Amino acid sequence: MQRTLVILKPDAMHRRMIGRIIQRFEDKGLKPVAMKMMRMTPELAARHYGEHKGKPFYEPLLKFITSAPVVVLVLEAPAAVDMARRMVGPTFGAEAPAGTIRGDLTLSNRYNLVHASDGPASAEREIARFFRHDEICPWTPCDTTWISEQPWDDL
Ligand code: FUP
Repeated sequence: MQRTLVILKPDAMHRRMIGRIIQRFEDKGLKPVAMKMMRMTPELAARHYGEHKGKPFYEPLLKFITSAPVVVLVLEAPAAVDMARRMVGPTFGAEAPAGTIRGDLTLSNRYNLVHASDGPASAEREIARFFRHDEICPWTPCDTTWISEQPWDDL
């Protein structure tokens, strides 16, 4: 099992797409183990996007991500990091393939609706950045076997 951090960005809030986007992860079987709505502070945003400091889009990106609330989730599944990235799609909406969240729902480079951790190490770092340990709620959905196992030989 692996966990990843997903952020539904301010454009998802403004465009009333929170439910639709969470639905896609739920439908696939990525299990939410933590979720909250919050307003990112400039400090938190700077830490989260630190790798982009100095790039031309850095300041506008910080302004955007702090401009309205976001919804932050921890999702759990086998290979969740890679799965969530593939579901979100490439960074630029206009280049993201149909079938991905960005590919289906945006044309923008910056207002691309969702963040998903880009690797297992950053997932761990980002989860700890946004959630205290006691905010994570491990649980077992009753359909786990049907969604993530291959029990066909047992039937
Ligand atoms: P991603 O991993 O796909 O979320 O993308 P990056 O970490 O490369 O970029 C972080 C965010 O910066 C993107 F979601 C959108 C924004 N960005 C721009 O606004 N302009 C750019 O040219 C590149 C990224």
